[in-house]
Amino acid sequence: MARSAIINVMVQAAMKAGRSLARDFGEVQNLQVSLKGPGDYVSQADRKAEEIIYAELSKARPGYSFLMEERGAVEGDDPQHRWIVDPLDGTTNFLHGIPIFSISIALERQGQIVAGVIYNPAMDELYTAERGGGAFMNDRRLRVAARSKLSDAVIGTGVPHLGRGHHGMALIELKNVMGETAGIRRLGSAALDLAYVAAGRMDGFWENWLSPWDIAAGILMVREAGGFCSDGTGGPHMFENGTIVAGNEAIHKALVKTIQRKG
Ligand code: 2AM
Ligand code: CA
Ligand code: CA
Ligand code: CA
Repeated sequence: MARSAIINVMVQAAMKAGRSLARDFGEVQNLQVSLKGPGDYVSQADRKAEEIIYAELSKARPGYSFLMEERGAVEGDDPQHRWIVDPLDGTTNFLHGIPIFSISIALERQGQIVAGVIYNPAMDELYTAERGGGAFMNDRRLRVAARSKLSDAVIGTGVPHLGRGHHGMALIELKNVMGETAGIRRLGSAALDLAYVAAGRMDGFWENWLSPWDIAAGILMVREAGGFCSDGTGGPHMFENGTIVAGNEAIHKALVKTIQRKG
């Protein structure tokens, strides 16, 4: 499969940042870690990876705007194009030596996500998607799983921690999904969760209190693999609400219905 020029730029940035993360992961006990808020950690590894991605993408496409987790918003000369970047999704896993973390890079053109790359350097799994061009893992075309019944489905989620989210609401959702599905998984990287849905490894995924950089690339990945993504009401406001529900058409619909139950 020949990759387009823009995907090549994104892959190059992700791989270079991935090499930096892999080096830091090897000596994670020596990393400087600071707290952004309760339970919310950031390390030198996050910042280094972000600098690499910022430098690579700015060099390849001068003037594009950015939204990055650590640096925030950077307004470029070209406001029509915006990179949405999470340099390390799954920092908590990373800092505990768990090899489930990723780099997520998306490109938005006039408010529409047109390209996405998610890379897990520890497993050397590279996910790419371009609008209208399909989704791939290491050059293999991806398709969401075909299971249509929630009772057969394995569903990913993320649960809030100390200082984040509404724990009571999370417990009600968890209880309702738990009672209707074959299994729940909690990976700790929302970007990878969505890549796994695209790859058909998990049948669906939902999580609340997320940011655009956690989900921008993953939304395109799932859609290009034939799946559906929405906010918790089935609407399009995932970035604004911070909630995402994903799966094939049937699982997505059933999940939205289940998590809307308030008791
Ligand atoms: P992070 O590792 O980049 O911070 C796991 O459930 C998901 O939630 C990950 O994508 C993780 O991204 C994100 N996350 C973890 N802590 C968070 C916080 N305090 N605020 C918002 N998102 C967070
Ligand atoms: Ca973070
Ligand atoms: Ca994240
Ligand atoms: Ca992050």
